[in-house]
Amino acid sequence: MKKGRKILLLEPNYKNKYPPIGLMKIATYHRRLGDSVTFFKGNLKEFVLDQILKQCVNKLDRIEVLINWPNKRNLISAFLKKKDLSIYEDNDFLYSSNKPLIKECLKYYRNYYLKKIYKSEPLWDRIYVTTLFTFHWKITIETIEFAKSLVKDQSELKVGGIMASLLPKEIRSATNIKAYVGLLDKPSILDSDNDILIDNLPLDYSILEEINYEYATNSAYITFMTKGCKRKCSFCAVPKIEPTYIPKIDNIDKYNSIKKLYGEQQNLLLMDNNALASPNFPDIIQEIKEMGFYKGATYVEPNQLDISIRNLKNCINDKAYIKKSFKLIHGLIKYLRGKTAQDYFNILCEYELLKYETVTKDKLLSIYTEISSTFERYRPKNPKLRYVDFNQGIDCRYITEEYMKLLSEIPIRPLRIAFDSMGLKNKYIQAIELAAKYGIKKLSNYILFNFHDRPEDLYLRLRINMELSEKLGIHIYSFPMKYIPLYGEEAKDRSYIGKNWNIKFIRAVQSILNVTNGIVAPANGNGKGRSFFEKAFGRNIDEFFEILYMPDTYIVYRKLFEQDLGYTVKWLELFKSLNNEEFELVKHIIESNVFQNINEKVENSKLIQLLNHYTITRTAVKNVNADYKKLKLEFDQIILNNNKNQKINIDIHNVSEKMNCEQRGQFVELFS
Ligand code: B12
Ligand code: SF4
Repeated sequence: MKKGRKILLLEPNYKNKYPPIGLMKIATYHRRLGDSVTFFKGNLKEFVLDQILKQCVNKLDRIEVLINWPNKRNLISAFLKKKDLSIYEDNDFLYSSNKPLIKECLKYYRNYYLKKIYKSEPLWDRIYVTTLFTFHWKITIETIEFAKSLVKDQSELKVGGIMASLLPKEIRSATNIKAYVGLLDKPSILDSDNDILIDNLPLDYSILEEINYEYATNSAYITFMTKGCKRKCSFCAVPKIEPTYIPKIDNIDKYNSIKKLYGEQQNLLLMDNNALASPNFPDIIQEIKEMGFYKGATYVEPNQLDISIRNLKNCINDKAYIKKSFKLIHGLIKYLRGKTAQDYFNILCEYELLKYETVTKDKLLSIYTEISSTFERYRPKNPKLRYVDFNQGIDCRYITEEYMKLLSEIPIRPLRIAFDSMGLKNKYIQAIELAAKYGIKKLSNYILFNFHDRPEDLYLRLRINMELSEKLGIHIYSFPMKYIPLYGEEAKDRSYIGKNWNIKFIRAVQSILNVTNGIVAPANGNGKGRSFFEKAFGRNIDEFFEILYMPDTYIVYRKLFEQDLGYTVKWLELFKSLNNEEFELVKHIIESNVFQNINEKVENSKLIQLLNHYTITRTAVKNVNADYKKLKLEFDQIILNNNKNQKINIDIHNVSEKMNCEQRGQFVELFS
């Protein structure tokens, strides 16, 4: 096998919360083999431009040694990208005796970029594209296609991860690339001449510093204590992607090496699918405590600049640690005052470290000796509580008093328990009661819907949580999770509608959740949570259905339509006045969520009036800065005018410009 290969790791540019841990393991693997590793997530065209810029700067360095070309990266980039000629007005350029050669070089790289000549001279020996949710299909396929043009030999383009394991055939027919299915948990999968078990390797945290994208998990050890699951729920991908249940993975060595190389992390994020199914669960808790995650444990962030500079000196990942050191040095400025701030600024100035453009490894290593004591003195060192998060939730069917007691001995927050169907009701309630008994007060709960459940099941599960919170004095946050198929065409986007659901009901649930960022907050002692819940979801199943049938715009802008414009009540009166026959007639129109050409669908004027309420679109109110009266006049015309059935899209900007931001805020405030 060739040594010193150039390896590129790509995560498609979808929004996601956690870093690509598969790629972080692969990064460790290749570094151990002595290969050079680059990670990217973002706009791939920008990535290519950046690579070309580097080549161009190297070439210019050889043409004209008297000019500091790295300092002119922005000017060169603007020329390559937009033919911005400012570089030709630069003094250094004007005084150079090598102008013709410099011009030739710039022109060459501009063509190289714009005419995509780089595709015929790929740079990378191997590219890995990781994949996550199946519904990120489009952007993932685009990334694979782009990667094809960057790799020297297409057999060295590797695609793996979750979507790859669920849709390998579809990926093959879309891209002609054979995706890797499952975990890298056997030797010699990627290269036949070594037997490293990639799945067991510690994560390479340094790659995350190379990119601008910021994952939500700032400082955390991310790992699995177990793999797979003993159950085979039909809505879940785990039996396919991690088919073998491993009851205990040893993490201590990985934990120590991460701590040593990248510094102590604050929290412990466990992605286990079903940790409680493990007969070794007590050992798992013991190990968590040994890792420093015991009740009340605190964390003081280590000196990140020390770690960063040490890693720079050890050439762990120059791109990452140049970026990180620069960011840290600049990040300290906000903690400095007066003369200290001025002196610090002067040193940055002296080393030409005010702009990222001019940063170099050498400058960072030199400035470090001058600023390290200031950095240590002023960096924040306040202790923070540490938390453990079994991120995928625990299985209430395995909960026993002993296990709950064990869970209460670690700083778990929140304790997530899945409530996937009403069939789990009794076990689920028992588990919550046990949690409360052992003093676990912050709970969170995954509620699957849009699968085989009915809308009322969703309501009942949410209500159970609200009532349990109230009764036990705890906080249960509910996360309704819409089912998305795992296989075939339906898995490729999020539009799937379960057999007991319809698009209107799904939209209604999403509209309610819109306001709360997807969370249903718990009830508390003062009854506020209960009234919030009942306002949002209704006091009973009948009211819940009324809300499901309510125009989405009225759900989202509840206050505006209920209190300020008074339409909700008018709509409800009409809705409630429908006889069975009338209801059957409009039901399927409302459930289809298509309200164009109503006149062609129904003749009854009452029904038309009812359906007109649905034609007020969200966009019509989104940018509201009008006064209510005028707005009401406009909307009244539409709702009462039986002949106009087009969607309303009033240009509210023109109605009035008198409203200020605060008033506008009030407009969109839902449950005030
Ligand atoms: C953590 C997690 C989350 C996190 C976010 C994950 C993230 N990365 O940002 C949170 C909690 C936010 C989340 C949310 C959701 N999740 Co989720 N989540 C997971 C979980 C547990 C792990 C995903 C992960 O990051 N894995 C890290 C993997 C990739 O690392 P690894 O195991 O070390 O990787 C190995 C292999 O995959 C392989 N590999 C990986 N990359 C590559 C690349 C190459 C080239 C090669 C060769 C190999 C390879 O090698 C590695 C080493 O062995 C999975 C279940 C699971 N056990 O996988 C569900 C899972 C991905 N989630 C799922 C779902 C449904 C959701 C939700 C849609 C739920 C909902 N309805 O709201 C939401 C969606 C959020 C959104 N964006 O809209 C489904 C996906 C189904 C689908 N159709 O895609 C899964 C599979 C769970 C399930 N029970 O079915 N999720
Ligand atoms: S118990 Fe959880 S992880 Fe296991 S198969 Fe069912 S849903 Fe998936």
